[in-house]
Amino acid sequence: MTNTTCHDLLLILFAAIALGLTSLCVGAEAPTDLVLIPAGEFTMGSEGKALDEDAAERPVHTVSLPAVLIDKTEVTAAQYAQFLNEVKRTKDDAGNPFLGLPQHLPVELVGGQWRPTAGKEQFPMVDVTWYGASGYATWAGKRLPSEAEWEQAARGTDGRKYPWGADMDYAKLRFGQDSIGPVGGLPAGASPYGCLDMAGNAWEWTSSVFKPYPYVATDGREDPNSTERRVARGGSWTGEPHIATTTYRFRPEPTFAHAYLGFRCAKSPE
Ligand SMILES: [Ca+2]
Repeated sequence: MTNTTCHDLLLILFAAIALGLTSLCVGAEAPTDLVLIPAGEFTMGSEGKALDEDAAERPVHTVSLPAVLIDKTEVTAAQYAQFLNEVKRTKDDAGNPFLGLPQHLPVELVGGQWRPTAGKEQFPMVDVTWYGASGYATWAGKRLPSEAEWEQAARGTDGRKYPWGADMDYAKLRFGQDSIGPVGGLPAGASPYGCLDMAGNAWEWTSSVFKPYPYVATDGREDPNSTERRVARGGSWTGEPHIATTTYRFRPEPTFAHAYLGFRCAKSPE
């Protein structure tokens, strides 16, 4: 091998290493699990007049929000099992339970350790109360999105009724009996910002207390200590199709849990 050939090979080797390091750095700067929702105004609510609309969605109004980062997908059973194993409890400081009935959970306690049920690792964590969702979010260094943040992430700024547009398309959401599945499995159903499963799969808890519109973040509806009903969004694998819109406001008690109710997290940009 000549000196020239060795030199060329070394150059190629250094270039390959540099390329690999660059790829790693780019990956670290752009986490793929969070989506940036830019600051600005969006249209919230609906006319609440059509058969598939609810009076609680009235009136249509403009809301201005700061930028927020929101999870691209619902929190998974595998992620939630890790949380339970690290915090080593299933209630918060006030004694509020994190979980619902064991038979509805996609996680199980075996030998003192939580693990996702076989085959459910990437399914949404469901059967979790508002306290259980909030506890996970805090542990993860995040928080629950407000229902306004959730709605903007789902519908963008053009007032769309579904994440993908104006009309229902059953190929774009997990909806209907036994259709719950791995999170993020239907890219065609993405919101304008790229959030997945915002219609269907699991309902998603938000931080917001259920109060009449207009949405005003400072009127008590974002009080973390309130015990009033909290808003969940997006519809799920079970239920009526008219509630899988970007505007419908499900409002269970914060201690409610069911096999169709999960969550995703958010955080404010640093
Ligand atoms: Ca969902």
